[in-house]
Amino acid sequence: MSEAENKSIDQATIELIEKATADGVNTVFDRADAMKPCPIGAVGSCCKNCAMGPCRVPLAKGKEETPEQKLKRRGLCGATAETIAARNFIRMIAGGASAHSDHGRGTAELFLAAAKGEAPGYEIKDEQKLLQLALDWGIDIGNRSNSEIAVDVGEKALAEFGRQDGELITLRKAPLKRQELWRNLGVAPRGIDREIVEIMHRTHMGVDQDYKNLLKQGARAALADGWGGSMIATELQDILFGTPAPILGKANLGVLREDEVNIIIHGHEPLLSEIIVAVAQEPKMVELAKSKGAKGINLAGMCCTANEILMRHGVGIAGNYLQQELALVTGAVDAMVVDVQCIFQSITTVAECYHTKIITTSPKAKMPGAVHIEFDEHDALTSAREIVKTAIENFPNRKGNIGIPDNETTQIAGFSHETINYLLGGMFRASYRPLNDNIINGRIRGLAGVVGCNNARVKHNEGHIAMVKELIKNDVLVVTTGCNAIACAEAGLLVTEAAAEFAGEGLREVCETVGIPPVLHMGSCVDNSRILIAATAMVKDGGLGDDISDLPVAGAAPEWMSEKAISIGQYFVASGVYTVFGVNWPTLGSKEVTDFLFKDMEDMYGGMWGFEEDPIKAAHLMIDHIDKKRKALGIDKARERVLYDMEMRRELT
Ligand code: NFS
Repeated sequence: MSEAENKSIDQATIELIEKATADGVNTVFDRADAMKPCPIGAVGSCCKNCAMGPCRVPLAKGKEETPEQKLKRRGLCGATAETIAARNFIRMIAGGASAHSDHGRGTAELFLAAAKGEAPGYEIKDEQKLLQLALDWGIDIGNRSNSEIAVDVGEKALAEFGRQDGELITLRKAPLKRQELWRNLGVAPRGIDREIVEIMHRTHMGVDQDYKNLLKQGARAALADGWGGSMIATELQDILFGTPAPILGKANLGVLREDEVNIIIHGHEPLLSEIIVAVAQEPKMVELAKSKGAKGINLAGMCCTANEILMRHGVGIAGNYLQQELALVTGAVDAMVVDVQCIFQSITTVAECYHTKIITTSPKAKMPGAVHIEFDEHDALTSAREIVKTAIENFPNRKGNIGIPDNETTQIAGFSHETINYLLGGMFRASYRPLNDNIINGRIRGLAGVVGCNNARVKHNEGHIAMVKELIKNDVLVVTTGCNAIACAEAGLLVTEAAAEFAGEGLREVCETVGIPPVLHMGSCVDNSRILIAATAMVKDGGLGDDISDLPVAGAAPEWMSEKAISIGQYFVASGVYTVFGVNWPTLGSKEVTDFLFKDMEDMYGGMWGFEEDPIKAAHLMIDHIDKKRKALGIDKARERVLYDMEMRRELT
């Protein structure tokens, strides 16, 4: 196996790693070889929260620790390994929840501006969802216009960030039993910002020293992310840009075109990219591109922004997290437009070896070596036109060292909660009934949410694909978002034919009857909130218990790397879902903290964390959990094919 073949399972990626080496370009894959992770920090045993440290409190390897030794294993202030590991863990949650929630806030601000008519180019696209949300939030509909209602919705959404007491309005979406449980445990979030700030306060030197109490606040802030900031982002984006419905798209680096102006949109917030998609189709722009010798303008996405514009416009996806530098290595990208999150600082250095212009657009995220064209929501068209023009004018500067792999797969995306509801039940009786029925009769064993990043410490896409294939082979229907969704698209799992090739018999039958792939692409990382809503819909439909923790479901992030992944994992756990992570586990430096997350949390929340590096073994941990839940529901018996009449259904519930 060549060195590049050890880095990824994806052919296009391997090809471009080889091209990068030939072109003398340093990438994340080289840096991962050159620098090993710090073994003390990796397990949460380093505290750098004050200037007496950093203090390192590693466990001596291989030996049983005596109580005296344990007593001495402390930071200068006396902080124990437990306190330090828990602090580090919940600071990751604070980082992740901030990222998602600040995205949500940005969306709410734009939404409000659009509702007031102060953001030309944006309008309400999903009226039905607007009205539904207004009803959910107790906003008067009456004879009021959409704009009037939307102003109220926008203001109410924004207020959730700064709310000081009570609880988030969006929690009402959760099953009633879950809401009660959160209240009883004292983790129902008050305001989104407040819970995050409180983590920063409690983890400051000399504040909260009880690891259980620290982890409790971690759960509270994570819930404020999943059921708050992320959910607000998803809901308002759907109203403003349209709720996704099934759509065909392409994936992998082969979506780039040698004879067209290639613009890659990379990052997370679809606010500006929505407008860029429109501007790139303007005849004036296409004419300009032709005048520079190009055949047209080709847009492609990268990372979670890619998922957003794929779901709503079918724009092709160039790649996931670990492919961002490689896209530039093709030599064919005329501009890479970035907003926030998951953007390598090295892309400007890689771009120097080719001709690519890196364009930053957010005042929150600037990069030395990039051109900055700021996104102004009150005049988005002007920013978008300037960006597209900059890319077009850069087309003639290509250096000739172009190499675009011809790998390009087809995928179906756009499985929002609303779409699943409709696909399963039809327009007039939209429901999750067929899904629940097929879980009860055993054709579908359960549901798994497989999400999250890539991580250069493990082979690119290997964990994602191995896990997802193992799950569907065992009749587990997979829902996916983020970089996992992109990996699945690249591996050809997001098409209906994949059911015949990879799914177990029961799952295949259901997929073929309904006409869906065995892996359903639900969107970007903030859209993990869609999975929460889908799980709630399954509970509400009946027959599978009365809380999310009763459902035969599990979650995973086999190649996680970001703080956002920890926040997502924690809100899944606190919502009652068993969630398994790969790569490494950031609290292994403290057995107590790790045991609390892996075991005690199950007693409290009905969901708990798990860690397993091997994706196949991890898939089986999930399947075992699903089977455990099936047994508790009494649906583990013979999985024979029976047509259930009403009476039999009632018996089941
Ligand atoms: Ni989400 Fe991971 Fe980034 Fe998206 Fe990809 S790395 S936590 S999946 S792009 S946010």
